[in-house]
Amino acid sequence: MDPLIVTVAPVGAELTPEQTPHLAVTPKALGEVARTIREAGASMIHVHCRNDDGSNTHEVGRFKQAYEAIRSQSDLIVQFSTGGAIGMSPEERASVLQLRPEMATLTCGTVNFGDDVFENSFPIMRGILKKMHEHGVKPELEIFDKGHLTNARRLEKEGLLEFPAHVDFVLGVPGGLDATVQNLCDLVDALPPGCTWSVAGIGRMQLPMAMAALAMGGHVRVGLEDNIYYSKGRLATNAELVARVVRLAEELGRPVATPDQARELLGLARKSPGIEATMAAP
Ligand code: KMH
Ligand code: ZN
Repeated sequence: MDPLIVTVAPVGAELTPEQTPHLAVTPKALGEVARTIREAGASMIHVHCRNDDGSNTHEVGRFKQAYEAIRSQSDLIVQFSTGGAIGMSPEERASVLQLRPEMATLTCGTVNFGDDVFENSFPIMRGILKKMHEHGVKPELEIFDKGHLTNARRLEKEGLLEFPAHVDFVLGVPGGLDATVQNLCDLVDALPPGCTWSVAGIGRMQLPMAMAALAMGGHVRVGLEDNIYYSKGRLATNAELVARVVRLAEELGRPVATPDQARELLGLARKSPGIEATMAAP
């Protein structure tokens, strides 16, 4: 099996500072999270940003500060969110791509999201992908439902996406596909050959989905964006969630990838030194 890539989504857009004291609101706090999760064994960070009051922002300057803070503390692969928060415009969501992060997410279809709708029409997806091409950013395909894989194949036919790709199954969102091992197996079976994949189980399904992925040879996403608890009623830090997955991988005899090993597995051209030099000014 390939070495395990542990991605951490520490912030998200739905969490509030009232729910957990461990939410990284400032770029400095995000840099500190980057240091602790790297020490615990993570190789990639999925980035959302907040204003100082905890509200969501996709402002380019704030993402630049976050990128710099993360890079000053770690050699993690930096992956920006283009999903942002419900209600952000597609242009706002795509604007941060001008900073040329190594990777960014592309959600491959519209999905109910609690009582809201997370909108990802074909025009929205095409717009984000065109910006990714313009700035040389590799997509991670976010799959909330099985039809999202069909949408991705359609984008491939249009020449906007290439397979094999790196795919993240986000399972257990109310409105998306349930986080079950059966669903995960169905999704993995439906992947085009050569893809790498990870799974992000939502809420209490984060741990069982991670354990299934560890056994299946997939990769794992953990972090407070998807789950704030270590166990029932006990709040987690991001580093604790990583450390647990790393311990489980060790028990299984599965090595854990360093960021540069993960870059190799994901076909990322850029190496950690010099990434800053590729960052365009906002
Ligand atoms: N906050 C969700 C509406 C992504 O980061 O690309 C979308 C999201 C997906 O978190
Ligand atoms: Zn996200």
